[in-house]
Amino acid sequence: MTEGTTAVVQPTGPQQGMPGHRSGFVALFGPPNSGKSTLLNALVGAKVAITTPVPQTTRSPLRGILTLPHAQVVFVDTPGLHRPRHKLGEQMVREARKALEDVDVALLVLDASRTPGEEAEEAAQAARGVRVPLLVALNKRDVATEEDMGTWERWLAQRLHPEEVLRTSALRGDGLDGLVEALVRRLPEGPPYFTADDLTDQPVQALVREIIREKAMELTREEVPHAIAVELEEFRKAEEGGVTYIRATLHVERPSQKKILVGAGGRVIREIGRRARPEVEAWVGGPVYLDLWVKVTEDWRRKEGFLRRLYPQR
Ligand SMILES: Nc1nc2c(ncn2[C@@H]2O[C@H](COP(=O)(O)OP(=O)(O)OP(=O)(O)O)[C@@H](O)[C@H]2O)c(=O)[nH]1
Ligand SMILES: [Mg+2]
Repeated sequence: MTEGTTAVVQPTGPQQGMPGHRSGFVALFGPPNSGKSTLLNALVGAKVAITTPVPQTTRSPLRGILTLPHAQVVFVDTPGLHRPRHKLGEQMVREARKALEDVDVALLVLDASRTPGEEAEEAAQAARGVRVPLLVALNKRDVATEEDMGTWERWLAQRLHPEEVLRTSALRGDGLDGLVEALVRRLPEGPPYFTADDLTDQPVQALVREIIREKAMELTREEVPHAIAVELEEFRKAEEGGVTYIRATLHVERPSQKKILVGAGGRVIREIGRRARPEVEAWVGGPVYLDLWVKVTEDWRRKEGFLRRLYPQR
């Protein structure tokens, strides 16, 4: 099936006649697991990106839209920057870097509760190539100590010249008003790109796939979460008041992973469906029957054809 047939929104293009209004694009980038997607959701006020405790959760850039009376901020969530070990990883990093070229402001999101390491260096390198105002969010301030913060501030001072460094907790929603203000100040004047109730540019199908992947990742560990890809096979919209039928395949790379994902007597796959359904129904806008299947597609992360089908580059 093709995605994009029932897009939640399409950019309408700038509208005229709103003096003093600001609008533009802000990329959230940084090391894996720093809280970029959690921050995007907190800023937008809705869950438009999946988040998990596992690094490299986000696989493609996606947008979340915040509409205020005086401004519209289109946040672009990106995959975490890391040393790729397969084609999927290469594509993730390439797309994350590319997203930085098409925005008005770049926001480097760092996990302040961890000490700076190799991945932070990689992010700093990407940040040095940014041609737009650079801001930094020292995120996870709820679990970072004053000492951690000091370490990061010194680390930043030696490497980058961000226009502002802000402390946030995406999880608790702390420091977000100040962050939004700092970002909006740097956006160009112009009318909104999206209508006021648009939250994301993702089609419903993409959201459904991601919700299923999130639940599958939550219920597995070690290498299994990284080996899961979700493909929608069928999305049959309900007639008025009926049930929408959604059939999806969860691809894994090995038979052993399939066994884990299915679980004894189908216990795990059923639990994935049980957790995913309420969120899927909220986006679909009515009752949903989720028909989930698990399939071994050996080494899919290294296969160009598979990646083109499931993760087409924009
Ligand atoms: N304590 C705390 N945890 C946070 C905060 N922000 C995010 N997290 C947690 O950090 C983990 C990773 O969050 P994500 O939002 O998925 O991180 P990400 O940067 O998008 O990760 P990738 O997509 O893998 O690059 C999750 O378990 C979040 O709940 C925060 O401010 N405080
Ligand atoms: Mg993410």
